[in-house]
Amino acid sequence: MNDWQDVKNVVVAGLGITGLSVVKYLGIYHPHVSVRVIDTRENPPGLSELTTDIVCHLGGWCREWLAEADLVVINPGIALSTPEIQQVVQSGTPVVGDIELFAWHIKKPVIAITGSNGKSTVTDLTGKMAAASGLNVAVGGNIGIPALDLIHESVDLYVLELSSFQLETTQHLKLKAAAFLNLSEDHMDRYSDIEAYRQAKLRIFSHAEAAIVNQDDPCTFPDEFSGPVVTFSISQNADFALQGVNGQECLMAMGQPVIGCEQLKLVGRHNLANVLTVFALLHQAGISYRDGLDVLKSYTGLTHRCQVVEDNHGIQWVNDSKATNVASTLAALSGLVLKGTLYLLVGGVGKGADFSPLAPVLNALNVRLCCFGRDGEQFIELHPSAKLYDTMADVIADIAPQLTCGDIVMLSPACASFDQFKNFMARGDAFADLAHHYA
Ligand code: UMA
Ligand code: ADP
Repeated sequence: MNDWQDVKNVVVAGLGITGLSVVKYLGIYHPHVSVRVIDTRENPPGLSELTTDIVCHLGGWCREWLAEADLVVINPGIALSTPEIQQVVQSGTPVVGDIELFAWHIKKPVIAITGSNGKSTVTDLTGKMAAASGLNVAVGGNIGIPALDLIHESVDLYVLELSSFQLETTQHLKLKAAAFLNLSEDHMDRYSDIEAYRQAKLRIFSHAEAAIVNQDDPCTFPDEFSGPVVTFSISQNADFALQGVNGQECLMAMGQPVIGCEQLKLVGRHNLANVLTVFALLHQAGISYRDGLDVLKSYTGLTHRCQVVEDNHGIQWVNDSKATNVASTLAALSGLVLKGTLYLLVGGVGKGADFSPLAPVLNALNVRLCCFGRDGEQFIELHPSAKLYDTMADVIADIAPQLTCGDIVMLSPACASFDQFKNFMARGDAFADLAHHYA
């Protein structure tokens, strides 16, 4: 559906930065529609930025407004299965997300990325390497800038990070190339099982010209796809893969060496998979990845992802606050070069995850497990060293006097942050502040 002539009443359900971007978009491009906002929170983020002509219903649902709407646009934080939203769906009124509105509007090429881990890194690097070809690239989506806020006639290429939440409510997004990086347990408080989560992510391929998938993770392959399926892998043969060339490990594209791994500043093997995906995306979108190799060589990654924030007296403080699920914490642990003791800070909002896959990896390390936050106690059984604290500050105050040369203090919590912080960035900043204070 994209015939705006028939749309008179739009309800924007859920404010935040997404809802705000929808309201702004409608005001600019569809000024004839009347817009009403519902948010179940009393004082949702974004409220103070709304213009006074927008009416709001806060602190709960308003079934009357939902019943009167011709179109309901929901925030990705609201599940489609929410009873009030299900009632709208049953009544036949379209329920979409911001990405669907974006899809209706956009004529320029779009590249999109989904997966459980690595989305932001791949999205950011794709945008930066594409810009090196002289394109005006707009980067956004789940990475933090709502897609509708990116719309501008001067943009040549859009690169979007898409979450499973956003894909649930997206039907018509045409993509030059789409990548599904990996699948591991996450958001199990929202999905009935991991297959439901996978199916939401697979929607990225619905109207993609090329599907980029992980040869090392069969879950990323579409069940059905009519276009080219392009593979990447860090452990076996694939279209984009690793190979030894003259005694050095190289990133390869369709059998040709592109760049030696030792030329990258990015750390961790998971990041090699991320770079191969970027090559594949750019290639399928008809953009030269070779033009972006200088950008790649100097790229150190995004903040809050395995980032060394202090290195003093031989003690490293690593901020991996973005590790909000088990697989990302496992990736951080697999890349560690540890000479002393690892003080690993875990905990927060567990999202219904099973943390037991961490146990064998922890047992192979000289680790002290420091558990904090709402679901911190769920980690206690994983390692004999585990100790429970209320907050991250309590952890650091306790361990700081014991730290010696060769130790690593790492925040890689395998949990979301919302119990004690505004978001993962605030949690990472708080960790960095503690590191600077105690280092
Ligand atoms: N909420 C309510 N009532 C409402 C609306 C929302 O309780 O009526 C709650 C939701 O349950 C949710 C929370 O509010 O938990 C978040 O909503 P928000 O208003 O903060 O959302 P936005 O600010 O619009 O941010 C959203 C994405 N948030 C979510 O998907 C939860 C952001 O991804 C994204 O960057 C932004 O849109 C721009 O596209 C964040 C995220 O955590 C970083 N994403 C998940 C992830 O990466 O794992 C999917
Ligand atoms: P996302 O946007 O999917 O959350 P990020 O690039 O922000 O991904 O990285 C999130 C976390 O996952 C970080 O802790 C990072 O070190 C880790 N990570 C990044 N890429 C991968 C990957 N390909 N596989 C596993 N973990 C990864």
